[in-house]
Amino acid sequence: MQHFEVNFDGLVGPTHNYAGLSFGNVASLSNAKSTSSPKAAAKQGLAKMKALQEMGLVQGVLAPQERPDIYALRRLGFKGDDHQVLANAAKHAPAIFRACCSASSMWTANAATVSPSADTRDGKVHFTPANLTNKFHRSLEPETSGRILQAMFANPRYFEHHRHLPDNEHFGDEGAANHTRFCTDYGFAGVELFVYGRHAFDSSKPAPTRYPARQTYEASEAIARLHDLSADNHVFMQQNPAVIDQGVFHNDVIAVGNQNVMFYHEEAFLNEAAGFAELEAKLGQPMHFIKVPTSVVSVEDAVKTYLFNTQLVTLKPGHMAIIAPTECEENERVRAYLQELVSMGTPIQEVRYFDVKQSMRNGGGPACLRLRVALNDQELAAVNPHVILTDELFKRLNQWVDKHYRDELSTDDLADPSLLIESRTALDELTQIMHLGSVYPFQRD
Ligand code: SUG
Repeated sequence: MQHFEVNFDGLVGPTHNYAGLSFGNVASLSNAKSTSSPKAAAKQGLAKMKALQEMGLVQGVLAPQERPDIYALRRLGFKGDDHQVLANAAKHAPAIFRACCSASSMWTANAATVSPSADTRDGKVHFTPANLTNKFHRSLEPETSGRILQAMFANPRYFEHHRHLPDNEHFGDEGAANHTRFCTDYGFAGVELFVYGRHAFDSSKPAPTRYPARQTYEASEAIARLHDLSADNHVFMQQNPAVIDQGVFHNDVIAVGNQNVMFYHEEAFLNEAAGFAELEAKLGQPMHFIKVPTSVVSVEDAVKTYLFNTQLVTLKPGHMAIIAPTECEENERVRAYLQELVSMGTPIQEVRYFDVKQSMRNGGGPACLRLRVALNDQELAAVNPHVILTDELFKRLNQWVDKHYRDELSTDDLADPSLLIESRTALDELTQIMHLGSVYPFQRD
């Protein structure tokens, strides 16, 4: 049997814009109200997907969501036909309106937490969409994320889908952005690391004071229970509250892991030694813990360049590439560090840079853009084949973007009624290209 780690990258949606919606995410706030390019954003994402496919990896695509979210606006009391709802919300509640237009589902690391069949007691791949309660614009995602995931991983013999956790900050869950699976080989039972930002039911425990901790311990615990993991194959660690207060809003902004490698910043975790010892003991194999000291790369540089929001991908046994944003190359200290890293004798042996600047300006690097799903060959064969990137799908999606996406979009353009029509027309066609069925609310009315 063969095993794969498939990256399902989020296809950027037609309303990609910079609305400054994410308090605690430095890039989102500092680029607020600048003009975006949905077309360039989608193409940058597709180019990264294609490059990984060409490296010999299995690459998947996760569809974007319907925005503006007319249904959310109606729930909030805006009335009339769709165009009246848009116009009223844009005029009377512009901040709420902008939140309902976000293309934030592109960051699929936040779409769900996934446990591969090798780790779960029932031998199925488990999925739980993240509730994303901490940010209103992201809390609109889980229902549709769940439907899209079910349309991609439909066979109940292999795939188990859970409902997202209760929509409350006590169970704030940000999905795979705070979850990393370590293993010796993708097909062998691994150890799943859940990193949380605070305890919701115990205020005596450490917590950030400036910016929110989006993931709670209780949410991480609930996911481990739902996915039927055993006590000896998962570990909880707390993120250092001091780095959350410096803009590290998810663990994947300060650490990344793959197989037996943990690449992380010195200030990433609380109780690092105990957590790592537990991780290694449960894995039953020595791991490579590659620590980047503050003296070499500051937390500020890590947040600016997204050195840790990189992808570690295995190109052949024991040989990994680090997929980094061009911001890392542009920063002298980080570039120098990466040059050194690939010659340190660890499994990370090459670095490849990608321009995902459109996403980076909203605080989303290469790792935010992908959801990892480890699958064996039978499970892979059961995945909807139209969501797996091929040369043909790549070409088709590029043509689709050219046909439907705008070159430029400002936050003022979001109220343009034709954007809603353009977006729905594009998504309707996409569900046909990707054989997803009627996953969008406008298709289900
Ligand atoms: O949730 N930005 C996203 C970025 C998510 C990055 N994901 C990971 N690190 N896994 C967020 O903060 C900004 C949208 C705006 O401001 O328009 C936004 O939602």
